[in-house]
Amino acid sequence: MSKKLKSTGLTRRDLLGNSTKSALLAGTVAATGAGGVSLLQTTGAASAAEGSSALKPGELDEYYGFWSSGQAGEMRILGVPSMRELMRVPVFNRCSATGWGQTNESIKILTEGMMPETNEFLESRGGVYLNGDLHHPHMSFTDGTYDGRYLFMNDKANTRVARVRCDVMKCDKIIEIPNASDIHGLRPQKFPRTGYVFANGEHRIPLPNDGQILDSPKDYVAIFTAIDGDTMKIAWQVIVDGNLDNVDADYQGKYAISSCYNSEGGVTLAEMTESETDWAVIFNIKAIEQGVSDKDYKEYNGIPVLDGRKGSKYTRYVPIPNSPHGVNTAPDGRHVVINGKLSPTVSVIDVTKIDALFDSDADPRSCIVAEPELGLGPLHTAYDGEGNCYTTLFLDSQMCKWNLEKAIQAYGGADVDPILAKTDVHYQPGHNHTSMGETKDADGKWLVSLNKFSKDRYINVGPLKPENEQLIDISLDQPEVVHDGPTFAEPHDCIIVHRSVVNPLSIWNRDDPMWEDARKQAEADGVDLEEGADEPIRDGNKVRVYMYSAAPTFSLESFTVKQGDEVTIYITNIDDVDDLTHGFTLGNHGIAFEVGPQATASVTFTADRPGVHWYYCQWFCHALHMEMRGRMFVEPRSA
Ligand code: K7E
Ligand code: CUA
Repeated sequence: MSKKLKSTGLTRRDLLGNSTKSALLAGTVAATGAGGVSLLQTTGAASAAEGSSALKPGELDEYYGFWSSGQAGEMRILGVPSMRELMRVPVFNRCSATGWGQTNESIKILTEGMMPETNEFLESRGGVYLNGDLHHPHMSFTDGTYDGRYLFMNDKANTRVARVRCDVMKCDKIIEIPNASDIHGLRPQKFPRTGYVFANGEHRIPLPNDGQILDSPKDYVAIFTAIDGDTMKIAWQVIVDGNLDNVDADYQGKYAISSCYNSEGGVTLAEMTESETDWAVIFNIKAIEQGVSDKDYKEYNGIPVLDGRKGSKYTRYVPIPNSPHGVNTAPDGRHVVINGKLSPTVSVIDVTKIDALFDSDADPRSCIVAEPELGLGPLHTAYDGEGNCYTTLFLDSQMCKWNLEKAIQAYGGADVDPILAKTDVHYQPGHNHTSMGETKDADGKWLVSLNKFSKDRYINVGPLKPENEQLIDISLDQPEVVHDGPTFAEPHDCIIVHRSVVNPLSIWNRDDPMWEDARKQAEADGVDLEEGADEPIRDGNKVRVYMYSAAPTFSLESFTVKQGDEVTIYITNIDDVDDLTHGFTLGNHGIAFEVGPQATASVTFTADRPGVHWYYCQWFCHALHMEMRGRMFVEPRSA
C-alpha cells in the first residue's frame, strides 16, 4: 500500500492522510472508499420540493442554460429548471450530425484564426483539430449584465478561444492564442461592455516556445490574454508568475483578477503543491492599455506582450491560501471571492481597496476583507443577489451557503458564523452556477451544482459513468436538491440566462455571412444559389454542383462527374418553414451535413470512386423524406 505513486514522490498513505491538501489530491479515493460516509447521506429533500422544477409537457423553461462539455468539445443548451438538453452546438469537435469540421463553411471558421504553422502542421491530420476541451462558456455583457449577443468559450486542449453567435447558436470564430499554452479560465469584461474577453494560459512555457529552451522550468512563463470580443483579435498579453487558473472581471471595468497556483514554479505534482500560499493576480486594465500605447512591450507573433511579473506596474500579487481555483465576482459589484481549493477557506477581495495597491505601497493583502473557513475543497462560488454566496466543497460533497456581510464581520473580529446551510450533493462538485448569478441581475432562484461523479445515482452503464448535475432550489432558506441530471463528458461550467435575454432566429437570413464564400463563387459562376444549376460547372478538374433542396426533393436527381475531379457541392435549403432542416449525406464518401431553413452549406471532396453513389437527406423533413435522394455518377478515368 505504500507503493510510490509514479513521479509524485507521494505515497498512497500520504494521500489518504488528514490534511485538506492530501485529501484533495486523493479526491476520487476519498469519494469512493473509506471516509466517504457523509457522501452517501442524502438530504431526503427531493420529494419535499418535488414539482418545483418539473414542467408539464409543452411548458417552456424560464432560463437557457449554456453548458460546456469538457473533452467532448461542444457547447450544449439546456432548459432550466427542467434540465432538458435542448441542443448541442459543435465548436471544437467534429460533428457527424451537422457536418461541423467537414463543410467548407465550418472548416473556414476552424482554420482562419489559426497560426500558419498550425494549419501547416494540421494538413497531415485532416486539416482541423478533431478534439477540444471546452471548460468555460460565458455570455457577452453590457452594463454588468448579459446582452444576448455572443457566447465565448475556451479550448484548453489546443489553446483556442471560440465565439458562438446567439442569433443562430452557431460558432462563427475560433482563434488560436499564440505565446500561451492551454487556455483555461475565461471571462468576458462585465463593464462597460464586452469588450475584452480575458483568457488564462494555464501551463507555463518558454517565450518564444521555439525549442531553444526545453527542460529549464525557471525560464517558463504563463500568459494572460485580452481578446477583443467584437473582432476576435488579440489586443494584448501579459506575462505573469505562477500557473494561471481561473479569472473574472470586476463591475467597474478597471480590473481583471486571476487565480494562480504553483507559485513554486514546479513541474511535478509534489513541487507544485509544496507551498501553503499562492496568489491572485490583479490586472490593471487602464495601466496595461497605457503600457501598450507607450510601447512598453515586446512583440511576439505580432502581439504586444507586457511584462507583468512581480514588481510590475501592471499587476499586483495578492497572497491566497492554497492553490486557489475559482474566481467569482459578486453581483454587489464590490466583492470577488477566490476559492481556496487546497485550503478550506475562500478569500474575499474588496475591489474598492485595489486602487490603493497600485497607488501606494499598501500590503497586497489589505484588499482582503473576509476569509471564512467553509469546508474541504472550495472550488467555485455562486450568488443569489441577496448577499449570500454558494460555494462548492469538492471533498465534502456539499454546497455551502454563507453570508458575505457576516463573513466580513467575522473577519473584523465579530462573533458571528457566516455559514447558513450546507446541502449534500452527489458527488464531488466542481463548478456551480446560479440563475443570472454572474451578472448584477442575479435573481436567487436556481443553482446548478456540476458534480464530477454520479456513482450510485443512476443505473449502472459500465465503468464510464455520467456526471451528475443537480438542480438546487435556492429560494429556500435551506437550499434543496430538486433534480438529478446525468451528463456526458465533462461539463465544467455553465451559465443560466433568463430567456428574455436570448432571442435566436428560427430561420436563417439569406444574406448571412456564414456562406459568404459560396455566394461569391455562385456569383462568379453566374448561378443563383436558390435556383441551383442544371449541370455541374466544370473548371479544369474542379467541378461545382449547385442544388437547392425543397421538401421532399433535391433540385438534381442526378449529376455526373469524372473520377479524380475535385467536386464541391452547394446545397441551399429554400424551404422557408420553421424547423424544416434538410441534410445531405453522400454515401460511401464520409460526407454528411445539415442545411437549415434558408441556409446554404457546401462540401468539397475528390470523386475517386467510380460508380453510382446515392445521396440522401438525413434530416427528417417530410412524409417523403425517405425518397429525398439522388445519384452521383462517377465516370471511371479510363472511360
Ligand atoms: Cu472551471 Cu473544471 Cu476548468 Cu473548476 S475548472 S472544476
Ligand atoms: Cu429533406 Cu429529409
